[in-house]
Amino acid sequence: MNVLLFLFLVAIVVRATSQPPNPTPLRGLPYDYYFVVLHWPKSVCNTSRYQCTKPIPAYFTLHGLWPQRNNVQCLVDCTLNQIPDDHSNVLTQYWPNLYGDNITFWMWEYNKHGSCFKPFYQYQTDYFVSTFTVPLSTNLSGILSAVGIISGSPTIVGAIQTAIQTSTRFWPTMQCNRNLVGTLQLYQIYLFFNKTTMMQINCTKTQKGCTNPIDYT
Ligand SMILES: *[C@@H]1O[C@H](CO)[C@@H](O)[C@H](O)[C@H]1NC(C)=O
Ligand SMILES: *[C@@H]1O[C@H](CO)[C@@H](O)[C@H](O)[C@H]1NC(C)=O
Ligand SMILES: *[C@@H]1O[C@H](CO)[C@@H](O)[C@H](O)[C@H]1NC(C)=O
Ligand SMILES: *[C@@H]1O[C@H](CO)[C@@H](O)[C@H](O)[C@H]1NC(C)=O
Ligand SMILES: CC(=O)N[C@H]1CO[C@H](CO)[C@@H](O)[C@@H]1O
Repeated sequence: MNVLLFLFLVAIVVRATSQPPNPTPLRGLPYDYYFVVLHWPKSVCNTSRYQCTKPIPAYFTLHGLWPQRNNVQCLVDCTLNQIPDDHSNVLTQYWPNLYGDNITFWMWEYNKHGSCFKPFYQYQTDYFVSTFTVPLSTNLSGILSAVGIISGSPTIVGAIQTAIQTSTRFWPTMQCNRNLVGTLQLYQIYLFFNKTTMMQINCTKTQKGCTNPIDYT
């Protein structure tokens, strides 16, 4: 069976078995929308900060799902020190820690961001499922290569955003960082989601830290 299909079926089973019988309506949550952040592994690893585990994935992997409030910073640290259940069977491919222990990374993301996602601990599985279904349904490196934006060549911000908007129908935003010699490179892509419908929405924010041209390393 196709690996992606398998992961998706596992996800559906996990979701079906973990929903509380009468989920609390999502209205009134203290955040307005959320984004799912994916990073380009080579750009995470191409700075002096981290020694990454080899091989470095050649596809966008997850950083996390971050609930946001309008006009305010990220919502963080809503509850303390929850230990996530073991979702590692489905997470290692698309949500690896590029430079350390995977469980530690998922705990960090869950406690910092996921604890704000929905009000109760029993929704934890929803956090992980909602996050990893994004790369299962949106192949960002495939979207870019389909319009000739290929890893290894310089590119421009608008071309990346337009390619993703054309394919997903919604604007993303993106963030650049600098490699070892100071060149700006595509680092992260942010996809925005409606907190109630959990469907993708247009991002109203501009990019962070990119000046054309940028490297897609
Ligand atoms: C994290 O998961 C990735 C992907 O399965 C694996 O290559 C890596 O060795 C894991 N890292 C650790 C520290 O276990
Ligand atoms: C994403 O798209 C690329 C380029 O079309 C393809 O090589 C790759 O297999 C796709 N990845 C997945 C997980 O479907
Ligand atoms: C989210 O969807 C709901 C229901 O369709 C809508 O009322 C709301 O305005 C949407 N919010 C955003 C931020 O798109
Ligand atoms: C998202 O933005 C595109 C391009 O600006 C626009 O055509 C589309 O209608 C927008 N979608 C929504 C749901 O607002
Ligand atoms: C993996 C990768 O993209 N490495 C590059 C990081 O940046 C340096 C400096 O520009 C390049 O020489 C590497 O090829």
